Amino acid sequence: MAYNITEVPTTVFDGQKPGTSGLRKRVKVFQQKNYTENFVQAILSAIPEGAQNATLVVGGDGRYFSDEAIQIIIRLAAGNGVSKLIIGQKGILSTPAGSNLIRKRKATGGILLTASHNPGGPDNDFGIKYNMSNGGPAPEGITDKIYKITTQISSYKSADIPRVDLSQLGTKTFGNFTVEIIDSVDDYVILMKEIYDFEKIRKFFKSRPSFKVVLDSMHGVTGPYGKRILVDELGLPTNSSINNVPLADFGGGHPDPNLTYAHELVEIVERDSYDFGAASDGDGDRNMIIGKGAFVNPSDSVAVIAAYAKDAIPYFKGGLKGLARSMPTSGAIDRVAKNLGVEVYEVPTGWKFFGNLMDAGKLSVCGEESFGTGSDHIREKDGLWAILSWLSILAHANDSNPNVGLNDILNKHYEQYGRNYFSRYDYEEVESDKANKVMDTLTTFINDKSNVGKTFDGYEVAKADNFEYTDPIDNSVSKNQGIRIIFKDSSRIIFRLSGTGSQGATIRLYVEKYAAKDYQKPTQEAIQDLIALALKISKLVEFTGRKEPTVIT
Ligand code: VG1
Ligand code: CO
Repeated sequence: MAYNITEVPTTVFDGQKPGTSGLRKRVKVFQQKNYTENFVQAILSAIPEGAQNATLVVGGDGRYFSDEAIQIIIRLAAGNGVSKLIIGQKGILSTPAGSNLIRKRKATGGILLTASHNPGGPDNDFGIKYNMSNGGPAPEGITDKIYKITTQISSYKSADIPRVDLSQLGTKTFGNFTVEIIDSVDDYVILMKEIYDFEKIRKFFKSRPSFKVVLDSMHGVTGPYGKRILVDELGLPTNSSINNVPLADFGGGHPDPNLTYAHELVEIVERDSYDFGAASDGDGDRNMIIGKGAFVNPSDSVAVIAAYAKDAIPYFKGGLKGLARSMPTSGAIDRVAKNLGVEVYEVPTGWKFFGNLMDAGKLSVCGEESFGTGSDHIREKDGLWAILSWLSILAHANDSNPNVGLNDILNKHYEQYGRNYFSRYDYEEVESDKANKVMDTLTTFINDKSNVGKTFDGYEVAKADNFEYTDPIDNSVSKNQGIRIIFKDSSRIIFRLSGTGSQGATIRLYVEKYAAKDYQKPTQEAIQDLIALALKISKLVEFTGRKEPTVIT
């Protein structure tokens, strides 16, 4: 069946600037006439290889408005000469599964529909982002180009293709344009089986029948993936996978795996004495790992995974090419890199900064303090990958210690490397002008060079700046990536504004303090003086009126 293409006139919408990870706005904003069309047209026009004859992967976390957005993408893709769309069934593809498919099917790129950890539903958030042919989020050069196009757009090209039923697997052809609806989970499971020794994990569970595991998918996209892997493949009981039906509004919850928003999991793990509890976010790229009386801080998580990778995960048996972390993430992984004799890179916040290093063969394992961990198996962070990595580490450690648990692994790590105490305070939905005052105060502080060498509450300032990154592969420069106050004892205070929110401003405060020996303190006790100092220097409470943060990690 052929189709007609129309050039539809449109006018510019302000503010279609992609943030840390794509464009995220309220659903109501995306629902405005031509709003989504404009942004999709800008993406199609910015594809480096051109939209003509392109193959694109499309899918997301299934949140409210996904189906509508996909129908728009179908019409505009055909209108712009794209030859094929590969779409996850019912529009479902976790972000890591999408990244994998782009790579596996050698697609031109992909359009991922998610606002990740932001709540969904008619009154909450939707999001759209473009991923490149390497499977990774578009770098700033491309997102800047997309944004520029949105500020000049006057029309978009749309084909009169009828609504496509996304629930039916198979291929539909419209003239030169093809839509293939695929199983959302199959290819991802194949990939995980290539990376891990599933048989070893199964044996570990068999040898420890009392070892209890639970994954809370928070009604996000990992439900079907987690259930398939944990229950069908690894043989765990069905109640090991909970909240595993993706819902358009995530059941009214906030699909962000941290101790505040994943409180249901935290309660179950403590009440029913789970050895291993995990949660992932709306689009499946984040993970949180806990156990009864145990919490794996994400900065420690990536360090521990890196330390065990070669021995516990078959994919890494040849060794690691290099390690990396985002700037605010603690230096725990740096210590592992030093021990392994590999390079460690420090990049700005956002997964898009890891891709070049991976493509250049310089990076194997990396992570962000925001519950993001991953490797060069794809070009996105990967929640289930982190969970399987930890299960593989436990299975490996179980060979020599048949009672091993999460805290044993962590304590052994601290014993060897010392502990980088780390905590993040989030102040959500602060009025923008108040947040700006906080950042201005901090900017004045770092610009006053006389502060270097001065001592504040016992901490001597060694360096104070706004983090700037030069990509070692393409030499692109990213400025203003976060205010850093680094002290002589290597403690750090970092402030930045979130680039993923859709309402007001979110201030993130990160603190880190290293202890070579004294590693058994509760984190908040270990860092409380640094928090007090950070609040004093930034005047945060004074400007925002917020006495407490919204979330503490
Ligand atoms: C946050 C995190 C960052 C992460 C980003 C996308 O960004 O801090 O580490 O890469 O979310 O994660 P920001 O700008 O709000 O601090 V996801 O899982 O929302 O795509
Ligand atoms: Co996410």
